[in-house]
Amino acid sequence: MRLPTSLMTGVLLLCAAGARAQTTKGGKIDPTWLRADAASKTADFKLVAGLTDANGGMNFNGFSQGGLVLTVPQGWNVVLHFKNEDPNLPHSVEIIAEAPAVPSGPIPPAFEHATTGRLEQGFTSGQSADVRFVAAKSGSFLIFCAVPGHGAAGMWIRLAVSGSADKPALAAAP
Ligand SMILES: [Cu+2]
Repeated sequence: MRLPTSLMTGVLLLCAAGARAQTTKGGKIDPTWLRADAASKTADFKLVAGLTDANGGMNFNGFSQGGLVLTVPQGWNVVLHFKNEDPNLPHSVEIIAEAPAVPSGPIPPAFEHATTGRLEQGFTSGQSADVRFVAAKSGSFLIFCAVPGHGAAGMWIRLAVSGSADKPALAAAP
């Protein structure tokens, strides 16, 4: 028995919608993005703005809207190796506390030095900056682009500083 064409079309449309919903939040995790050194308690994270064209380029490593979660143990050193690969838009990075609304532009960072600087104007395509800070307090934070409007448009992923984790981890949000 053959399925009616209208039903087939409906199934295909549903599949397409499902795939689209997934790609708006994120893509694939590359295990080389995160390196952990237990001896020095340092997590090195490769953070690429505009890695893909998802969310109009306003993504980190292809993820937006909290779709990627970097977990680090409390007290570890974090080094963000930031690079902007977006051919169109400038981007910046700062770590901010989670709040009910994502800010529309720069605010003070949640940890000392947890910012690329040039928050408002951002870094243009091909530019990079290293951000080093100590994840001194546990909690939920955002890795946030502070160029006005970008964060509110979804250009943020998550940083979880954990009092119980024994090593850094990278995961897609459920
Ligand atoms: Cu941005």
